[in-house]
Amino acid sequence: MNTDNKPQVFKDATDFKTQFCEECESIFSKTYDELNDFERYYALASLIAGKARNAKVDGENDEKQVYYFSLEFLIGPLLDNYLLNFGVRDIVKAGCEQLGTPLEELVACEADPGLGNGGLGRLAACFMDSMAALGINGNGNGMRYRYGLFRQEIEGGRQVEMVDNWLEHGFPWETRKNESAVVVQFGGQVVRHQDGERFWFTQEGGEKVKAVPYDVPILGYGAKKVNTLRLWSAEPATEDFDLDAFNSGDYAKAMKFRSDVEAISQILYPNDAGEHGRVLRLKQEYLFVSAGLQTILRTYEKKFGKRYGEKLWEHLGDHVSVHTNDTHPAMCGPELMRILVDEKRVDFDTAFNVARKTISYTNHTVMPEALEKWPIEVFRHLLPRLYMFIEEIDRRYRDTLPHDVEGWANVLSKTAILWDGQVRMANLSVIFAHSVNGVSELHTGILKASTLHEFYELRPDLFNNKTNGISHRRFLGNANPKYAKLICDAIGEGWLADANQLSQLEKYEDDPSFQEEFEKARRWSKERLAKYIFEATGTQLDTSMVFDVQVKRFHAYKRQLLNVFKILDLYNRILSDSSFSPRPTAFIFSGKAAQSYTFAKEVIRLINSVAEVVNGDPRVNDKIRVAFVPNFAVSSAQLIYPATDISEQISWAGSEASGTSNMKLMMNGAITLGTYDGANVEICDLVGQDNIKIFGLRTEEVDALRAAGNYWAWDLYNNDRIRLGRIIDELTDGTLAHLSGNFESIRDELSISNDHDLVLKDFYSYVDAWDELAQAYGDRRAWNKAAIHNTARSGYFSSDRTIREYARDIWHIDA
Ligand code: GL9
Repeated sequence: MNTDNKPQVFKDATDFKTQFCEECESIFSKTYDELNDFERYYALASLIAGKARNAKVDGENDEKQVYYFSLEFLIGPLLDNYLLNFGVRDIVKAGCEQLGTPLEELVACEADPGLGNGGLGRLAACFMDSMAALGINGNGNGMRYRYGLFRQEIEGGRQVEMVDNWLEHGFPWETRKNESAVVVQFGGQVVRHQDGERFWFTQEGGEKVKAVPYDVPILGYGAKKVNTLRLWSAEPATEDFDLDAFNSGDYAKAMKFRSDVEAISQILYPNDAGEHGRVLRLKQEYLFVSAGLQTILRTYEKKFGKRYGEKLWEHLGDHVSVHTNDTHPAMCGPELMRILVDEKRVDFDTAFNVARKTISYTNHTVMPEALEKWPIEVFRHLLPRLYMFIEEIDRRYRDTLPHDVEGWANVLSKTAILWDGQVRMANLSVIFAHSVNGVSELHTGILKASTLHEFYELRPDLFNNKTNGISHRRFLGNANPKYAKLICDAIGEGWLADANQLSQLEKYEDDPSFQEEFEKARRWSKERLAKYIFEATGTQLDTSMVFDVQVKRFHAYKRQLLNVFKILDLYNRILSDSSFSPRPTAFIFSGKAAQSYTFAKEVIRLINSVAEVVNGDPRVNDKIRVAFVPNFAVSSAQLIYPATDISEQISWAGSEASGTSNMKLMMNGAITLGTYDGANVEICDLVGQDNIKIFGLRTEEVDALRAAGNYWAWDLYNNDRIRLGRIIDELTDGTLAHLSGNFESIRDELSISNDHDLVLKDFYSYVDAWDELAQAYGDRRAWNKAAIHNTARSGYFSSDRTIREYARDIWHIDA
């Protein structure tokens, strides 16, 4: 297989074993046999990480550098993926087998860093993988949180948040780069200096923080390219501490400065519930923006200083792209200007144009509560000099608005950066970007038509769509080994490099022997998941049942509640009608709710309560089962996707920007049961109406319903006390109270918000769609055909395709 120029990592299994055993001894001073599984994993990961770092060739080309700024990189375990990318998975597997520990057991020892919340953070990680695979100079710039998002446990049905101490046993993939540390400044005062005509500003006093980078090598498929993910950690800039306090024995006081500084990189915030306005979050955002940009400019100056001389900075955008993932890195614009103006003596207008040519922005949500805002007072106090740039840019922006055009006051109120005592980060992002993109066709349409409509009217050329994608190598190649092998046996390995080749599976859709093997692979994945769930929760699942899966963050708009209503409806119907016999189904949920998001946490408790009732009731539990898999993470997701028959993608239309689990699941051959929302629309276009089940209101219908203002949700309750009404009653009548009480708050939320998330409105359409889909599972041949067809059409959703589009349209790179 080693025909191209990829580095030869191991000659054969014997060579691998020799190197592996040497690594064990050099790290632990013990022989392989004396080590436990974790230590063996650690040695193996160190060996592979070393090879990845060595494969990196610095300054290898003059092509543009892309810097992907993201507060989250949900990278997941790396070992298995890197073996695939190096092309040595089979050799290593054989070698491990011979040494007596199956590779799977070593892989399972790897920590799963919780450096992201969900889809947005995972997207950033998939993009890193694809940039390296395509040979793009892609640099990740993010935060090295000491603790990830919490680890979720379930106690008495409730979510309990535990510390995610992902660094506890070390992280063999990272290298600390002391020599690349930079200083980032907070607070203090701005001082004006003048010398003849020339004047300039400095920021004096305040707090100086040292940002120290930790680099993780990002190995591309085929190992032709190794990029770097740079994660910043905050440390005190000096070792000064309160010596008086120290000498008088008040160590806590003496160390306070240190712990205040270290707090900046201590923990990842949840991104979806009322966490806005926290000063610490603003500090995190500025730290990684400033540290990243300082580094970029230093590197650029070194490389191009001679070539361009005085015109150096004007060419920045020719060689560097700074991509901002959501509004979290929105300060890139003003910070780049600040450095250029204050430190490089570039004039204001030039600096603004350079910034705008360099920076691009992706919006990931239309939820109003997720669009970041900071109180001006907080902002100015923490970042006084940066604020001056924002104020000036905002002033100039206002001046450019055509004041004589009707409705300009409205335009101003929607698009100004500073408004109502707040700094609006989405507007800041747009004003500093040469490209603004949404993450699915539908979402980009909504940005243009409403969320950013006024900007779109002013600058239509800024806007473009880039439908999300996922790493098909990780989520099919690594996650679903049996199916991946079947695919390779049928169409070769080319699809790993080029996901479009999955379309060659179309000729096998109807092939009985391929279908049989597909079923075998599916059964194996279901057994693997059932075992995992049993060990994690004690819940037993029958793998002959349909596996119906909804795994994602818990949020009202994603409507896990609608799914629960369906399960309760099935439960009630089975009990009240002995002739009713739904397709036996195991309903599997997984996902975290933000710590402060009470409603979402109650929905988790509701699921666990329903599970308790259903699984314990012999009248129903051969027909339906419910499982909640705790602590959803990349590693558990990789066990869940391959085992899924029905993929629940049921957000109300117009709410989910794209979704990416929908893509991961269809690629693994699950059939989508979904609304016409986010990227579901594009999945539907690709697989055709016969291979997906769509239900519920469309976006236009949702808009019309909300505009008409004549929807009264409680009419639905009153009109149907047998099914829908009964379910709502069961929330509070004790039926589900065994674990920790009733669910008044969920019922109240439905009624007070007048069913804002349209759970009642879409209920019948959803239940009917589910019934039909689950019945269709009975025709195994037709079902398998549809499942394989989904995989065959999934190549479009590879993040390789997405990144090619970013490269071509936004970063202007050939890839
Ligand atoms: C999200 C959107 O909600 C998803 O629909 C989208 O697929 C991803 C990636 O573009 O971005 N935006 C967002 O804030 N999150 C997303 O998943 N939230 C989390 O990551 C928790």
